[in-house]
Amino acid sequence: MSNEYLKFDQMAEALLEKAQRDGAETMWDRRAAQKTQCGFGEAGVCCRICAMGPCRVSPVPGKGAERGICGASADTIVARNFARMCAGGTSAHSDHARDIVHAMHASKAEGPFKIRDEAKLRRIAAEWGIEAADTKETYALAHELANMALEEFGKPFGTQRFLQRSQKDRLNIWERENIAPRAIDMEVTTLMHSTHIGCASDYESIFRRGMRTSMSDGWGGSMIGTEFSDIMYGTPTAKPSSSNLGVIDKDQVNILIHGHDPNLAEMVVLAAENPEMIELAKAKGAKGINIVGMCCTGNEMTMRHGIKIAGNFYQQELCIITGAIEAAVVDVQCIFPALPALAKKYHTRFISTSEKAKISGDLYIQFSEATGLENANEIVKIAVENFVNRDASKVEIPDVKCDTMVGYSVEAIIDHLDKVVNTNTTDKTGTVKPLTDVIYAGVIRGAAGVVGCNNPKQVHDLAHVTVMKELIKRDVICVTTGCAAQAAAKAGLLQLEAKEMCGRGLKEVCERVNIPPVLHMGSCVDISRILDLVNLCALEKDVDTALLPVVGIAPEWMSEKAVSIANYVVGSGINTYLGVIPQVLGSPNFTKLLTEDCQEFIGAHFVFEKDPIVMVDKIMEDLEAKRTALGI
Ligand code: NFS
Ligand code: SF4
Repeated sequence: MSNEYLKFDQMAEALLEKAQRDGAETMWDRRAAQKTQCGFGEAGVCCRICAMGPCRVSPVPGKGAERGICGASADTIVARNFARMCAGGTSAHSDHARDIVHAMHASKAEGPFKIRDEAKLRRIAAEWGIEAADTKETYALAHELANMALEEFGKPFGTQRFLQRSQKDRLNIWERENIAPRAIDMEVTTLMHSTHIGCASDYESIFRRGMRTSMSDGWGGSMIGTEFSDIMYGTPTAKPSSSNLGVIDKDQVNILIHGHDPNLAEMVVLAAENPEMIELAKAKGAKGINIVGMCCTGNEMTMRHGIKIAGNFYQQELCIITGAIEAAVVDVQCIFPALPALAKKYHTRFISTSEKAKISGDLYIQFSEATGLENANEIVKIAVENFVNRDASKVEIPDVKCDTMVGYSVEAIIDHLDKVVNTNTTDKTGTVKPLTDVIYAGVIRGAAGVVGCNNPKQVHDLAHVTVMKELIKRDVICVTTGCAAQAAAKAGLLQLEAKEMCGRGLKEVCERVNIPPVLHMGSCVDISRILDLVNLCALEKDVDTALLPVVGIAPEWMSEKAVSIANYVVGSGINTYLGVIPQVLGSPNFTKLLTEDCQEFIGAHFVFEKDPIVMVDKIMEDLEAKRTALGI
């Protein structure tokens, strides 16, 4: 087992040693078993799209086969592989969103699926042009809006409704370049068709189709996912929470909720609050029921309820290795198929719940909108009854946790800005003007969205934390989501006290607005909140997003969803920095398209940079160049 990458996280090292003692296998053992990873795959030049293949072409021009059996070049193969990652990512985010909309479609006053943010329901309904959005009966309106949202997935004509939010220069670019996304399912289907054997071979055309598909994620699926989750479960407000494996409580029944979709997790939280269940836990010798979150389900639940954050992607195994988890409950995405076998080394029950993500090896309890709360009750009961099976000799919970602030939806950020406006100026409230003012005045130099996963190709969490620390030191405010946000929480960057790590300008802003310098904006689907925030700044100044001093960063990304995100962020006019190099280098042409040429038509590009410090230097140059061009 190699611990080499984990020096940053001493706690992880201790738990990995425990895993070895317990005879439990982890991702690090499997990473070592992979030995050297395939160079063709790494360069993106392996194709297995048809059964004449697999074909691998040379990543170095002039050396070895230059074309696959059908004649596809490295450019075509790389572009197709990349595009199919966009399709995979878009479908994951958007299908998650569809489940939220279905829950809203099934919502009723007597719950458990009910409307919790009625103001937002009416606001979005009015935005989408529903008549009498302010007076219609709540659930009639919710069902009508849900029906409209379902059409965004499959409507035969027109583009995504949320595009109309955009600043007009950006919208014009999307229309001019034909990347304004149509129905989400249509974009994914068209892309799969375009990249079938013998279809598109022009790498630029494939890239553009990929970007349009990703745009249907950012401005379609993800935005629907966020807005409709807020309507159903409440729009997040700033609140305290706690992070890292030390939030697991040895005296309580610990339930780990892991995955992405808030539908299941909301029901589990509800079921665990049931006094009868708490009594049962006490009867089994526990002090109560402790729910801890991981990955984006964790983010959704901490944003709305302050549920404690057990950790991010790479901690999913460590969590079980503590020996103190009664049940690991999962829905969809980013769940290691290795977990059930790992759980068996301990007393932990592993429960998968989604038809789309049935994970074999332990329990499967199918969750549905019709029976949501009953399913959750059954799950919580299994966890509680399992407490007596815990083996005290195997329990080792690291004594590490860090206080954190969470819950910064766009609405919550504006609310904080308003408090400053109210006491200091005569500006109108409810806008991002105080934010654009401090950016334009140079008090802060710009803004960065730091997002994405963990990946053993980067030192775990270190790239996230280094990038954020360096940026705030240089007066760049950060917003964060996904596993990056959890890395920030564990490193103390989401506390109000983190202002002490900032440059002078950002520190003053944090003090006046009473916010941390790094703001937790939610799950990866909630990167739509970041789009929304940047777009509000663009609207405030009436300039194209591409002119603003803002960047997107994914220091440790790994998933197809992250590829889709990077594409829609670039498509939205925001330069995007990737700390893990995507599998495209086998095509110098396609690489140049991403890192240079797309600037010409979309006004933004990708930057690949593994070293977080060098990356921050590049980002600062980028932000300052934007400032100079704006004359600020
Ligand atoms: Ni995002 Fe969230 Fe984490 Fe990466 Fe996975 S949990 S949707 S994909 S690993 S940030
Ligand atoms: Fe080979 Fe072409 Fe088939 Fe790909 S599509 S596997 S390059 S023959």
